[in-house]
Amino acid sequence: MAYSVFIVGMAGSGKSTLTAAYLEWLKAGEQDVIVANMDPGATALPYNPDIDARQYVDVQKLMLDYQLGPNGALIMASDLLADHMEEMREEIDAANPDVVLVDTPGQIELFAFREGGRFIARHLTEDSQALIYLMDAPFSRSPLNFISNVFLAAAIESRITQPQIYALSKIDLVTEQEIDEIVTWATEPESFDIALGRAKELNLSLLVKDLANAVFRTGLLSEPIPVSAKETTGLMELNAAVTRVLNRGEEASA
Ligand SMILES: Nc1nc2c(ncn2[C@@H]2O[C@H](COP(=O)(O)OP(=O)(O)O)[C@@H](O)[C@H]2O)c(=O)[nH]1
Ligand SMILES: [Mg+2]
Repeated sequence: MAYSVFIVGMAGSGKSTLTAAYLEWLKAGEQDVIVANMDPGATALPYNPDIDARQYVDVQKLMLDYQLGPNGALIMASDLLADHMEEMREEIDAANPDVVLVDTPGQIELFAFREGGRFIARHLTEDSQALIYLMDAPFSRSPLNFISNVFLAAAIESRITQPQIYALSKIDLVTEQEIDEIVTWATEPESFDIALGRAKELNLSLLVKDLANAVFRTGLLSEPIPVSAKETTGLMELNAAVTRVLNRGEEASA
């Protein structure tokens, strides 16, 4: 089964680094894999993209030509990228890989909330797709940050309906105990409630509590898989989760 895996998450959550580590891991397992960089604003990438958004749109040139700041130019770039969908698709078809890893823009809203990103997610390949949502572990140690991440993931799920996998990134920067705590928040809403109760921002936490309960009730949040791209840990488990959701999708559509 050929498939593509989109890697999404907040700016700095480790998408590009994980893309590089996952790519190497798949290659080591002799998988026929290519990688697409969909971030037109990427400067240095930790991998060599086979397909590269920067070949199609030039953010610096847009800034100059249209007198835009960096954010305006990135928005324009991601909208323009959709016009090059066919060409990127042809590149992928020509390579005919089993797996396409897709690294998405640093600014998550470009991919998740603009039509261009949605269009790319829909049309880049016809193969099955999975989406890995990265939650930065050091950031997610605070219950309010953790749940903000969950809200964002829920917003993405509501816009781009692909099987979603959660990965807890950069676990080399937190303790085992912190990893366990975050994983438990995701799987046992009561434990999250308790942690939230201890948070200082009480007014905020009432609103958060209601929203969190609503999201937990949807059952969309699954157990995050702890990974470290730096130490290349958790990649086997991550890949197993990807395979599992893709197989489930296949069975559902069979
Ligand atoms: N310690 C550690 N740092 C990481 C890890 N993954 C990413 N980083 C760092 O986090 C920063 C942002 O990573 P990047 O992959 O560019 O994030 P992106 O914006 O989501 O693509 C960089 O400085 C990375 O070196 C990890 O597993 N462990
Ligand atoms: Mg990146």
